[in-house]
Parts: sequence; C-alpha cells; structure tokens
Amino acid sequence: MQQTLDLLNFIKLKPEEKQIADKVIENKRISDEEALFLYQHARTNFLAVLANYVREKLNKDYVFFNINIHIEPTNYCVYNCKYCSYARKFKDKDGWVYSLEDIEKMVSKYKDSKITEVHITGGVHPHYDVYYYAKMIRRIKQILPHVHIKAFTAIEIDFMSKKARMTPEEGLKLLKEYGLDSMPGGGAEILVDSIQKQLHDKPGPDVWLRIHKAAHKLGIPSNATMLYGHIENYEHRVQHLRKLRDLQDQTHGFNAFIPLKYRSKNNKLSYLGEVSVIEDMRNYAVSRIYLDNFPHLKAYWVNIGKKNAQMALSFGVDDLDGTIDDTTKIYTMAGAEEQHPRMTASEMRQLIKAAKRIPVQRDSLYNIIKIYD
Ligand code: V47
Repeated sequence: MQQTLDLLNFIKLKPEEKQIADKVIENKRISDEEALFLYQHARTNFLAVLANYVREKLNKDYVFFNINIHIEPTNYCVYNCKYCSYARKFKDKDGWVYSLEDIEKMVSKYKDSKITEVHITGGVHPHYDVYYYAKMIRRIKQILPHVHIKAFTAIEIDFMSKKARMTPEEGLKLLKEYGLDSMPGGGAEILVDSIQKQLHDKPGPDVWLRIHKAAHKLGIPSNATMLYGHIENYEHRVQHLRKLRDLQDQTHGFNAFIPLKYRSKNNKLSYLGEVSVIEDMRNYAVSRIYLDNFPHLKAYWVNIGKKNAQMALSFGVDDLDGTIDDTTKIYTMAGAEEQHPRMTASEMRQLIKAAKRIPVQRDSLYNIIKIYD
C-alpha cells in the first residue's frame, strides 16, 4: 500500500485528481461529480494507481477465481433486446431448449469434478414458470449436493413468478426453498429509464433494483453488472453506479460488481462497434474507486478475453470469475475472443501469478478454498 501511495506522489496530479486521491486515502466516499471527472478527464495512469490502492486495501494481493459451469436452459426469449446476439424466437432454426433430463445429463458429467458452482441463466421462455425452475434447481442439487446454485437474473425471476401468479418475492422464496443460493448480476444493463427504453422492451431499472433488494432481504446475495460501451454516456454510467451504491448501503447484499463490455457481433447495435481496451480499463478503475461498499470487482474473462482480464488486475479488479468449461454461448454468439471459453484451474493460477498476484480459489460467497502463494 505504501508503494502505491508513493506512486501517487510520483505522478504530478491535476488539482481535481489530488482532491479525489486525498478523499480516497482518508476513506471518504467520492461524489457523482468526482466520478464524472474521473471518467472524463483523469489520466489513465492515475486511475490505475488509485484503483489499485482501493483494491489492495480491500483484497490484499489476492485474485479470486472459482471452479464452475454455466447452464443456459434455453435461448428462446419473449423479450427483444437490441444488444443481444443470443435470443431466438420459435420461428428461428437455431433455438434450443434443454429438458430437465438433458440438464440432469449435463450436470452428471461433473459428479467427480471439483466444481463448486452452477450458474444458470438464459432466455425468458414463454412457457416455463417458477415451479419448473424450482424443480430444475432441486434436480441439480440431487446430483451435485455440494454445489452452490447462482441462478436467474431479476428479469427471469420477474417473468417466471408472474407466470405462476406470484410476486417476485414469493417466487424468490420458493426458489430458495428448492436450493437457490444466490443470484447473478445480469440484466442490469444501464439502470437509467431513458437508456433502457431505447435498448429493449423488458421491465426497466426499478424492477431490477426491487428484485435484488427483495433477494437480499430474503438472505439471497447477488452480483450487479453494467453493460457499457453502447448508447450510454458517462453521466448514465455514474447514475448506474449511484443506484448500486445506494442499494448496497441499504442491504449489503451484493458480492461483486461486474462491468460487461458491449460486444457487437450479430445484434441490432452492431453498427456502434466496440469501445477500446483503454476505455475498458478506465471503466474498471472508476467503478473500483466509486463503489467503496462493493467487496469485489470482477473481470469476466469470457466477456473481454483472457489477456484483457489479466490486464484489468492492474485497474482494481480482484476476481476473474470461473473456469466455465465451455458451457456458455452468450459471448461466443456476440463475437468475443473466446469461442470455446474454458480455463483449467492451473491456467487460471498461471495467469494470475504472471500478473504478480496471489491466486485464491474461492467458493461462490468468497470464502477461501485454497491460497496458492
Ligand atoms: O444479462 C447480453 C449481457 C449478461 C451482450 O453475476 C451482453 O457472476 C455484452 O450477467 N455484449 C449475462 N454483454 C452475463 C452476466 C454474468 C456473467 C458472468 C458472471 C455473472 C455473475 C453475470 O450479458 C446479460 C446482459 O446484460 N449481455 N448481450 C452483448 N452483446
């Protein structure tokens, strides 16, 4: 930490940068205006050093990863999201639905493996209600009793609960009884009404926030994402972060914040292209500095590629998600580098060690399974 502080003294700071750095070092929270300044005007080397300071204070030199798989039960979806490359309608030839028996077969392959987590998310299929998904969770737990099930974005919970004439709160309670352990952070996009109205026809920011709040109240922790690099501007990003920081102050139920870079292949926003890697790194850093109440910042390597995820470790990131074993198609279909996303635990450890950090295998709640120092 001292080394990081020395580095800050070494950089000739702009007055606004100095003011923000002083606040952060005194454990004071930065304002929305200051976050906007960081996005718009701060130098990248300054952002890296300051975000690194925050990371070190919260997580030492640990970089967390887990051993996990995804299940994407279907890509049929009732909603139309312009940034999505994955969703299909019934008329399309390349849609899929896995039956509960298919899913049992998939997870049975991992009976003798070291996976600790199954992450489930997919399209919002018009036919299935919360009872169906509760059964899915129970059947997976019968085969893999020790795994943590992190499943269903807020929008999936909203739809499946309504389908069974329940409130999302009732739906969540049922899912918890059947073995749901936590919720992923997907579907937040940018939590600003005017942006979401241009992006999709699914329920908006209030529903996402309400369902995460309800989950936290029921003792179901979750993550939060931000889909950035499309039609939003920096003010929208700050508004998004503000809503998350406020909710976290109330509930303390979020584990990790996960920025998701908009990937531009095969969707209705392709004409926008993609933001630069420097922009990605700056976004990690500003998020780390602003979200002082989020314990972890995750670079989802499937979204930005292994090399960029490794670089993100110098911009505030302390978590690389999981080994995945080629079980997700969301980013493959959106043109990401990793067309068969899979890392062995040993590859993950090497990647982290090469960045001069300490690999730590974690469970889904960030309990340490093994430190590889
Ligand atoms: O909800 C969809 C986003 C999310 C694109 O909580 C896109 O641990 C970029 O949320 N470009 C799914 N992003 C992924 C997700 C996630 C992944 C890993 C870990 C966790 C966690 C959560 O991906 C969606 C949507 O917001 N998305 N299309 C696209 N073209």
